[in-house]
Amino acid sequence: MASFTIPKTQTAAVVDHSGANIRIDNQFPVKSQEELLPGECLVKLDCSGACHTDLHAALGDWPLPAKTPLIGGHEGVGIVVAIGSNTANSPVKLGDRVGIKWLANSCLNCEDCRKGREQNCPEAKLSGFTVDGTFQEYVVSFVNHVTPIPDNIPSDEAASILCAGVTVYRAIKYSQTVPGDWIVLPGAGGGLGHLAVQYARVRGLRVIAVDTGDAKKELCLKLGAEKWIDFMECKDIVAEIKSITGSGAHSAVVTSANGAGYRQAVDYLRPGGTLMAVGLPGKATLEASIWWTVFKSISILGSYVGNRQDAVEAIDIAARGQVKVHFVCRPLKDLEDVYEGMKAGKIAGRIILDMSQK
Ligand code: 8ID
Ligand code: ZN
Repeated sequence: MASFTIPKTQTAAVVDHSGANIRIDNQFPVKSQEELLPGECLVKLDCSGACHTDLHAALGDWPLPAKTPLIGGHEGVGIVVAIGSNTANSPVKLGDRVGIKWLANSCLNCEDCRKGREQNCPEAKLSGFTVDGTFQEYVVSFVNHVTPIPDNIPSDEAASILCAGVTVYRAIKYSQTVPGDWIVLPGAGGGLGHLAVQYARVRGLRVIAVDTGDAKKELCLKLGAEKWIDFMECKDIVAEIKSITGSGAHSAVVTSANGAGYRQAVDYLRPGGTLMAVGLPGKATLEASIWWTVFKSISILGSYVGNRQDAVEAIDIAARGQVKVHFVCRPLKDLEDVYEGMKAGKIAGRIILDMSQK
């Protein structure tokens, strides 16, 4: 069996308290094999994606507080280098390449887990939120929830499938659409959105991408969006979508990080349409006319990451080359700067933090 030498310390990107800047700690302790509990594994990370959720968590944007000090990150890929003693029936072994997603662990026995909504488990542990995440070289995770990564996809290409990919894959899966339907994607040029464009195309949907700026326009159209709407320039988004679709879109999957992306969604959906709420502004409320929602038989559904099966399915599609993350690699020490770019809406696609870049 493979054996690995595990250092005592490592580099980690730490948020000391809510709202604090990132502090790079080059002496952060690594858990030894003896310190791992049954069911835990230690993963030596190749890389991690940076999701807008990590920024929300660092800033304390949400009604639920993150642990502090916090190591964020929940799009990691790396190698299992240790497993806790007395771990029963581990689905992974030393040397396996695995992914770390937002849902680090769940009990697997409660009603939510039994029904496949593991993400709603009351015992859920969340990477980079309630337990330390993937903005470090070695992360402690859980054998039952790490995602096996197929050999035919490199780690940096797989990383953002673990959150952005899984999340939009599941949201589109439950969007009550069939091939040929129109789907509107506000936030289409961002991390989640640019993958939503592609997963929607895989399902044969016709995509209207909504975001802003030339770089995001070019990316969305290259990835298969049929129409582009710049939300900063378009004076009447509802009229524009109706003129493209005839009687409105069949679904909208909203991945914008603010409430504005949700505005008017009910108005531009056709009767029977489905609004999938994915973007997570902490304080915004969803404003929709009750009358029109009822009269048009609109469904409004929240969609929260995905379970182990969603992760396997989303990764499989990416490993077969049907969906590709558009990314740029940066070293972990650049995380603060990555957050600045994210706040300014300047990142088309994703930034991947490459642990081998110093
Ligand atoms: O499980 C979930 N539901 C889940 C999982 C992962 C992430 C939810 N999220 C949430 C994040 O917490 C965040 O709130 O989804 C949101 C988007 O995450 P991201 O894709 O990682 O963020 P990004 O790369 O910054 O992309 C956001 C895009 O939205 C656009 C921006 O220009 C950017 O490209 N956008 C904004 I801000 N306002 C818009 C608007 N009014 C808009 N696009 C269209 N209309
Ligand atoms: Zn995420």
